[in-house]
Amino acid sequence: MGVLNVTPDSFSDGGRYADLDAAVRHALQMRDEGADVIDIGGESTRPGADRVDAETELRRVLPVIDTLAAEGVAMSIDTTRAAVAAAAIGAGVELVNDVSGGLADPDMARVVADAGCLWVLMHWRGHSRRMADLAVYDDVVKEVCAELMERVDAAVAAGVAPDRLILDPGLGFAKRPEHTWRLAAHLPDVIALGHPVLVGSSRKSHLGRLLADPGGNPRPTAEREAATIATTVLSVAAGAWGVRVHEVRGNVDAIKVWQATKAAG
Ligand code: PMM
Repeated sequence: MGVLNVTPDSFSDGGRYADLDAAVRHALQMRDEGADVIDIGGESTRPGADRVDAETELRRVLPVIDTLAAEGVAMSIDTTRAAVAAAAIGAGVELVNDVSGGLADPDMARVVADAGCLWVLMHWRGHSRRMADLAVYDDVVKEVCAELMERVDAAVAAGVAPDRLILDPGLGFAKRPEHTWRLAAHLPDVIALGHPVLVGSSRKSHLGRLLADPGGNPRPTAEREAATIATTVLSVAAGAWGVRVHEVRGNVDAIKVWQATKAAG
């Protein structure tokens, strides 16, 4: 899954694809490099980010979706809003990537159930502005798994078919680096919940901290690519269904190496 943030302020690529031509060019490049789906987002989920209204979100994403639909590109919409998801589905999006796992908008389950589309339920405890305060766990793996299954149960109770649901541990969302590392180490526990699992590790702050310079300054986001690729290989080898990444080519190369090695075994 290739990330296309049509926002002025996302943490790693904010502002780069706010213009329609640049966004479309980048999406087509990611498709050509091997992304199976392009994930389009019009609201930053960066820690501490303020929310934008639904009109702003739609004004950012719909022209991109319309253009990419005409090019036959497979797309997901990265939104927590049912109205945005419904409009995006109407314009040709096949998958709803909801970082709130259905918690942010009570209408999301109905929209997804009516469309019969795939729905990524990510582990989430609250909007970006307050998520740092919510990173409190006794056992992060157990709690994330239990909270994800609550979202599955709620989705199924609302009429969404279980085979439409993809789970995501939500690395970096209401999680300190130690929580994110522990979840990465225990990805098989999330996979054992019985749904395909998507992992979003690309360029995130736990990698920046790991690769900090001797003065303790985190590695800049654009220079976390090799580390991201390492997380892709580990995730895929652990059984992940997909990875959500900003730079597609290197990650696809790495997955091909893993596939060839496995096929030769
Ligand atoms: N991370 C971000 C945004 N959307 N969606 C899913 N399913 N999983 C993630 O980990 C995830 C996401 C934040 O990263 P970005 O600002 O670079 O898009």
